[in-house]
Amino acid sequence: MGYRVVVAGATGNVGREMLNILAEREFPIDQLAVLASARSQGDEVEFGETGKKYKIQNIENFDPAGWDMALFAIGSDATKKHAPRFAAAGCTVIDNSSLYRMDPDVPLIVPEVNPEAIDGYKARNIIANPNCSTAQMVVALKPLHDAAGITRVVVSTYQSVSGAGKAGMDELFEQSRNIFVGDPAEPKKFTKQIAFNVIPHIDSFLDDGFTKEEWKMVVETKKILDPKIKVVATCVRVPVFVGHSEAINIEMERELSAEDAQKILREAPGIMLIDKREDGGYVTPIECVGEFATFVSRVREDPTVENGLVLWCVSDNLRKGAALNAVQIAELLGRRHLKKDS
Ligand code: 2RA
Repeated sequence: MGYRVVVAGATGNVGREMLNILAEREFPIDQLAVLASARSQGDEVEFGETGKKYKIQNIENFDPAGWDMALFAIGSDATKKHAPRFAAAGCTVIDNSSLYRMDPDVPLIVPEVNPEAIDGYKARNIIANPNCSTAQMVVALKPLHDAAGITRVVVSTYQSVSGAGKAGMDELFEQSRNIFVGDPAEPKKFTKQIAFNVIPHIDSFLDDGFTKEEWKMVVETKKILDPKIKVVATCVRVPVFVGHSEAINIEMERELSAEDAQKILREAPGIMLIDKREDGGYVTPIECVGEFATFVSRVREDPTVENGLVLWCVSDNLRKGAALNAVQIAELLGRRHLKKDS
């Protein structure tokens, strides 16, 4: 016995990865519905490498009654329109948008970090997926927080253009290609040229000078991991297609040597430690693409603060940062609340 599962947003970067990962992890599915907007109705999408294809249905006309869960990757506006009716019909929504993340009645879940928080999902029948840059960071921080009590985090991110959707990827490709013919093309998706450049601006600016992306890393880390942790972020767009990287400085209540931190990280759920102090002894974004793991490298003690560590964290932002985490939430929901007779 499996679940009746809906994937909404099946034509976008994240929606396609959700289908790939449901197939790769052999999620127990009795029936699958793939939804998108009217303009994609009737198109076909592949279910991973199973060879199965599914016709896209128009979300506007879809009746969620009788369906167990819906993985949403349709953006905040469409989520606002459709999530309440799916939830009211008894179809639990696992939402990748930012709409419900800070709603006190909606659990914000990273299964390796706060699985027990999912038990509060019945209040709205909606579960929120964190921002991609938050997800990989809290996976890396959780085991160190349990061991030594993190008090402060300073993070700089190096975020790939796929975080801005297909348009972001297309812009990097076209600019990079056109530069060699002397015409880098005017920025459209990004505020400035992204090819061979970096842009210290993701999402919109807030009154305090931080961006909304930086604010998300602060408030989401507090909700998922520990509200007492002080977090400050600088989020930067870099000319990489897939894979977010982060340089993370942490201060802790208790001393933890780099060696002990490596031992803890090596055993922690969801983490792959690749950390040798030699040429190539670390992970780069190109190597994380298509992987499930959150990779950690360059673990070292920070001599400038008491009980400080510095580390490098890389993960596929379309996977752990979005689609994989959503599927892991679906697995957790099934295990803890929607048990099916085998
Ligand atoms: C980005 N985290 O990277 C944001 C949304 N995916 O653009």
